[in-house]
Amino acid sequence: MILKEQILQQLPSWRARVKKLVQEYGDFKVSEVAMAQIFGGMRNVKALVSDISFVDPNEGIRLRGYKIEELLELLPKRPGDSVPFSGGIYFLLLVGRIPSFAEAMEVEEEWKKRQEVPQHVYDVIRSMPKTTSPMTLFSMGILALQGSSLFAKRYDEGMKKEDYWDAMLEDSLDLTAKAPAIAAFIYNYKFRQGQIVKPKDELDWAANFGWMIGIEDKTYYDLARLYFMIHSDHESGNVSAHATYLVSSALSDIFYSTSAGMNGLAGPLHGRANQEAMGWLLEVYREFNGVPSKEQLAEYAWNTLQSGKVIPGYGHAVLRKTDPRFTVQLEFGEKYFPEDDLFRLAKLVYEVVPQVLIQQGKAKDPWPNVDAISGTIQHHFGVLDGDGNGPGGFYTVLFGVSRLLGVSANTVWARALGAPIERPKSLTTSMLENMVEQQLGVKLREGSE
Ligand code: HAX
Repeated sequence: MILKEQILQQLPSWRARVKKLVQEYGDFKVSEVAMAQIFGGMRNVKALVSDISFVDPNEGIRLRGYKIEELLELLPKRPGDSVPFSGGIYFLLLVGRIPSFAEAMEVEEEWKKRQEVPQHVYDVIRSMPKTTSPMTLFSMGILALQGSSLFAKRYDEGMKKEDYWDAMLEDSLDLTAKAPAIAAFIYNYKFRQGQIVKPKDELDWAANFGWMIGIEDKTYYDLARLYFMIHSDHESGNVSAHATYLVSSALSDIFYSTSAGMNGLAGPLHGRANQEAMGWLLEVYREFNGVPSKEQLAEYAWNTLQSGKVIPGYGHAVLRKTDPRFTVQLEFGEKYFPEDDLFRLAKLVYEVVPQVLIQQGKAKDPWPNVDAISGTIQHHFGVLDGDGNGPGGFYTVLFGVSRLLGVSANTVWARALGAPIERPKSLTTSMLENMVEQQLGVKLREGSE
């Protein structure tokens, strides 16, 4: 497999770089930690490393150094497609360079060999009430594959540490190969007739997802390729990436680790924001019986803020500008369905809500993130997030399928470079108070000196 050979070739130099930094510059200070950061979700504490992707606050994501618009140009496309197929992005994330057409197709071929989902996974999902959240089913579906982990088997057989990455890569290819079929089955179980649809040989990994949920539309297949590219990775500190990384640092295999990551993605402040954003747009649309005026929309946004809620799809912990993942989806809608009502509404929200958030003065980033528009676009093609029968959340499953590409690539490299178990130190509040009192000579508590 070219993918494997390419990683193997790079290992000696990567291992030497890391060893040199740790052995010769181990005491070099990278970041200091302030009290507000300890109590504030560790924001901007530079304590993780990932060479797979990096988020620049003003520029957005770069995957292996490339911006989204560069990737759309440079990654190989199949004849007749407008958007690169996903085998190319997975190769890039894992290997670090743009693949040739043949190299990217090899990943697609590997996926095809490994795509069959064992019957018991379908049975596990079917055993759950139909009202179960799609993300619960997705996380369970992933966990149900754990018994097939090569990493877990080889670890028990005494695999050497330098080979961990190889078993992790095998598991990652197995998992990512099956993910679209698991997601599609969850969709069919919840919103269609519960059928298991086999992928088509002539379609690629992303397009097959569309096919398996009953969509036969080349534009949707391009959207699926785009969607699965832009959600794949967003550096290491976000909840789904970090949860996966943390769990895998205990040498839990990729199924345990990504199932945990998906449980984090399910949170409303993270991956579920796409569902919440869509819900908010629909709420506005119903309230005004169509697309409102700018003034009406601004008033509605103020009411949302005053009721103590956030405007979903807006704001970010790192970004300080419009998310390029938002922009590329906006451009897709402009090209294919500019007249779609909900799309027009999402655009209007982009014109109105940042000004409202700036005026309110709380959010550090008043601009839209990836989730502000992704649901609108799925909705245009008739893909449901929920059907009113139990909680929605299928759009987060779509996010999850894509995110598996990034988090698994990070996990392969963490094992390749021998990343140890994560174990930051915690202190008690009294210890922190004592530190301030002793070093600054102030009195914080009654009776303290
Ligand atoms: N609407 C209203 N208030 C917002 C806001 C928004 N969209 N974004 C931030 N704020 C508020 C925060 O709630 C916070 O208020 P309090 O001080 O009262 O707690 C204040 O502004 C400062 O927050 P911040 O420092 O700007 O933002 P954080 O780094 O703490 O949080 C979030 C980042 C993304 C969680 C936040 O912007 C938010 O809740 N946005 C809406 C939900 C959302 O879109 N999440 C998806 C983010 C992208 C992602 O992970 N996708 O998966």
